[in-house]
Amino acid sequence: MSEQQGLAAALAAFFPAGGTAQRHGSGHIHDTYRVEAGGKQYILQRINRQVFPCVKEMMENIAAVTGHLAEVLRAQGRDAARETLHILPTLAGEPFYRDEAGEYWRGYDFIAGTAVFQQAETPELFGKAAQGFGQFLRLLEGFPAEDLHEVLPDFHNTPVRFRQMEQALREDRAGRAGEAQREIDFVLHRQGELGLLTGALAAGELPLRVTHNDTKLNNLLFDEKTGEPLCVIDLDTVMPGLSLYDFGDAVRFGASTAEEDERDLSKVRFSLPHFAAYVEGYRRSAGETLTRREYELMPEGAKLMTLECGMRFLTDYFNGDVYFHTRRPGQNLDRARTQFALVEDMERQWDAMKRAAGQ
Ligand code: ADP
Ligand code: GN1
Ligand code: MG
Repeated sequence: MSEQQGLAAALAAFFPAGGTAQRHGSGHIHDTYRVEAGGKQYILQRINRQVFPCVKEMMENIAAVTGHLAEVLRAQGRDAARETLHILPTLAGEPFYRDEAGEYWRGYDFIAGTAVFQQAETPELFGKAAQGFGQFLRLLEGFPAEDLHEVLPDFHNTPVRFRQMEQALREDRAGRAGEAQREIDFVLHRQGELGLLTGALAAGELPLRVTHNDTKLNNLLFDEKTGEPLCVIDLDTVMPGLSLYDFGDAVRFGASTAEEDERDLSKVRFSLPHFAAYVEGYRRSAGETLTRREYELMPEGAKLMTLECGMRFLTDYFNGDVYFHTRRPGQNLDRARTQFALVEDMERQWDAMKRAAGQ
């Protein structure tokens, strides 16, 4: 069964009179379509089974989280229809559909009148993103973490990510290990720092919270009219975690002056004004929710999430590009290189980053 046949079957499973579908967005994980059916728009996604083998548990998490968000938003007199995702059940009333090839599909109401950004052109825009994600953290403060399945264990466990990279290097399935010695050395040189966040958590210095864990700028919808952050999407990885995972992952993507897969590394810079704007946006939205230590370690969060993401791209490069979607050969290596270039630039600006985080 081809993807097209699967798509046709999925359309029939969700919409009584079928619908028309077009590819949408630029996420690295799922195959996303925008669907028109019965005069309305929807998002339909073929879920990446390699990344998410536990689809049922993932959808249970999303149902629980979006249910909670809708309740809190309504209680605050806000527009729950546009400020959180809504799962579209199949015609049979299920939260997802499994096609004959064993692929899983899910639907969401399409949130119209929104804009998504692949880069934060200005610090102001990035500060607004911080407010969107900071508020998300806040809205989930009262959510019972024990209700969540840990769908991707050790997702932001940096030492574990390091070991996965070592394993991929040893196995060298795609025969590429020889092509990235500089990148490997770059990581090895910083090996002693990798356990800083996991260590602080284990020592009780940082609180475990319910976090998003994938706070890329393009996982936040902005209201097209007001320009304000509207809705946090891509909730697949909502799990117990550290606020610094969310902070750091957002900064690694949004405070870069270049795209994630830029090949000309001279264009890749870490923007301190963006970093400072993100800290400030968090202060405004997550405010007193965060502890002093969480603020103090923001530079470390940014650096480690960037280093970690670089290791993940490198791991996938060694494994033969089996995890992240790629559109050209070498794209994962290019992505790893931009992350490491950012880490280097952060190191150059370290004192200023510490000052911006309030020290
Ligand atoms: P991936 O995990 O592959 O990144 P996402 O769930 O982030 O997939 O979706 C990919 C893109 O589709 C998003 O960046 C956004 O542009 C768009 N999108 C997803 N859900 C919605 C929605 N409910 N309404 C409008 N746009 C959406
Ligand atoms: C993936 O799904 P998307 O494109 O928002 C990945 C993130 C990475 C990111 C790098 C489930 O995010 O962890 O940081 O790519 N998501 C998953 O761009 O692995
Ligand atoms: Mg996404």
